[in-house]
Formats: sequence, structure tokens, C-alpha cells
Amino acid sequence: MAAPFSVIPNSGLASAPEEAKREDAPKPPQQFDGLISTLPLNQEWIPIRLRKYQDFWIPEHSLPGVMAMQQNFEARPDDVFVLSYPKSGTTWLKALAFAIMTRTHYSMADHPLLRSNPHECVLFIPRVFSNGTASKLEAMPSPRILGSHLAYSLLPDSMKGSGGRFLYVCREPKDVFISRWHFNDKMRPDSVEPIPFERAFDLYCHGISPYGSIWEHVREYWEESLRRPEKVLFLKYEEMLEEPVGTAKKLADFVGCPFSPEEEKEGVVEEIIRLCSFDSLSKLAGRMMRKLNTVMPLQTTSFYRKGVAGDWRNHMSEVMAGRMDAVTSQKLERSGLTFGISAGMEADGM
Ligand code: PAP
Repeated sequence: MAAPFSVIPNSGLASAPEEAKREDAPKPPQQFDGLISTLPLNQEWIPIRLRKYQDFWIPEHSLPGVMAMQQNFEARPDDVFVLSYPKSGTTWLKALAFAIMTRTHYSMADHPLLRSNPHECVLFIPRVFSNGTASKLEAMPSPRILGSHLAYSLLPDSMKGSGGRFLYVCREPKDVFISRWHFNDKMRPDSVEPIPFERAFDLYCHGISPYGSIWEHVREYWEESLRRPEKVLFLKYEEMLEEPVGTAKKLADFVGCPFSPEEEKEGVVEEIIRLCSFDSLSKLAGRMMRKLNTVMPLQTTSFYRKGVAGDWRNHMSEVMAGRMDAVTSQKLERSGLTFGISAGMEADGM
């Protein structure tokens, strides 16, 4: 039975366009400004300014929200968190988690994802804090589905100890880098030159890119997933592409709402996969075509480019690829986590 779109279960959101109007003038908390201005600064990823905070390079505009979240966010035991290093498949995982967990509320013909970006259905917690609308989080019905790009070590204790479930998606670091480079390029004003590809590559290899070192990020969540497999589901973007049905079922089992045999017979799993596929979401975003209400110049279409594995081959020389693979091998050494590159390669001076 389809619910009216005015309230989205689990997110507590009003419809996205209404939401955008109300949040026209985000008011970030100002009590952290003094501290933020003292943190190491990098300004090369135009238009994003990065500050080094607790060992990770965080976008400066997100920091007031991050700090407020660290101080004030109260997790609930039945929360579900979508977590990721940016450009690793966040939008897709948000869409899947949302569609799976709310599937009894909506018909496919009148689904919120048909008119809202997945980032509007599953909010980033720091953004809610930076908008000064944290009370909204308390008003959300359980189970809430919320997102964050923060590394595990930066999450508030309330989240780590709440018993809530974490869905983490990682992606081949070379593809993440290519996706990031294009994303930044799309956001930059015409009057500003893009960050040179080689310079961006160097910075990224040294962990100086939005949300810090991808290797530290994935390693922290990987280790936590080994420690607490019942609470942290560690997914790989490439495996999601290869096994969408298996991924959707795994997600549904993990969040405690497995697909019934009847649902499977009726093709509900496939319907959800189709709705959340790259083709579907990118077309819908094109039809929505509006600016998203964030401090960055983002549109509904900004989160979709190619949606494939291995696009790095079209952009990186063999030498660069080898260099990044070597960093990956070195940084993830003895973790047991691999991205399908040959083991034992040495990092060249990283
Ligand atoms: P975010 O961290 O800014 O939210 P995120 O969604 O993690 O970004 O990553 C965007 C990447 O996911 C893009 O990859 P590309 O640049 O290599 O193409 C985007 O195309 C891809 N993507 C978005 N939605 C989907 C989807 N439904 N299926 C597969 N890939 C997707």
C-alpha cells in the first residue's frame, strides 16, 4: 500500500522540493570557527578547501557539522548507517538501503526515489547539524537510515557503541580517484583552472583528498567488520556490480528485513535493483534536474557519470596505475583486504 509522499518513513523528511525551500539559508554552528581556522589547510581541490582534522583531510564547509555531530549526535540501537569514502558507491547504497527498508510503504509507481535524489532520502548526519536542523534527527521515526563519509575513528562514541548497523561500501582506489577528479572538475567555476591531474594524483596518494586517506578509511571499517561482523557489513562496489541480486538480499538480511519467498517469486528484489540501477537513477536525476541544497554547486545529476568498474584505464598511465597499486598494497598490507591487484608490490616512496 503506497504511503503519501509528504512524509518519508525512516528519514522523517518532508518531500525534497519542500525541504529545499525550507533549508534555503543553512546556518552552520559558529562555535567551532576559531578551532577550524587553526587547522592545517589545503586549497588545491577547488572548490573544496580541506582542513586536517583528527588525521583526516575534511572539507572545511563540513567541519562545523562534523564537530557538532561528534558532540551531540545520539544514536539509537536500531539505526542503520550508510558509510563510505566519497565516490565509492554511496548514492547507490543509499538508494538500495532506502528502497529495501521502506519497501512495504511505497509502490514502485509512486516511489520517493522517482522524485528525490538518494541523498535527500538518506541524509548525511553532519549536513543536518551544519544546517542547524539537528532536532529533525530526533523527530525521525525508527529505524532511521542516515549517512556519513567520516572515517570510523571520527565517528561519535554514541554511534560506535549504540548497537546500530553499519553498511560500508568501498571501491577500487584508482576508480575512486578518477571519479573524484571528474566530480571536482564539474563543480569548479569556469573562471578557475582544474587541479592538474598529476597533482591531484600525488595529493590523493598522500591521503590529501576529501575525507583523507582512502586506505586508512577502508582499513578502519574493514577491521571493524572483522571485529563485529554482525554490526558492520563491508561491501565492495565491484561485487555489487557483479552480483546485484546477492547484494540486495545480503543487505535485506543484514538490516533485519529479509525478502520473503513470496517477494522473491513476485520479483521484488529485481524491481528494487532496477529502480536503484545506474541507468534508472541517472535518468531520473536528469528529469529532476535541479540544484541540490548544499553549499557546493551540486545538482541532482552530479552523482552519476559512468557507474562502471575499471574506468581508470581510460585516464591513467600504466606507471601511475602501478604506483597507486603499490600504495594500496603497502597501506593494506596484512589486513587481508585486496582490490584484485597482485600482492607484494612495493610503494615507491609514498
Ligand atoms: P558521493 O560520495 O559524492 O555520494 P558516490 O555515490 O559515492 O558519490 O560515487 C559516485 C560514483 O558512483 C560515480 O562513479 P563514476 O564517476 O566512476 O561514474 C557514479 O557514476 C557511481 N554511481 C552512482 N549511482 C550508481 C548506481 N546506481 N550504480 C552504479 N554506480 C553508481
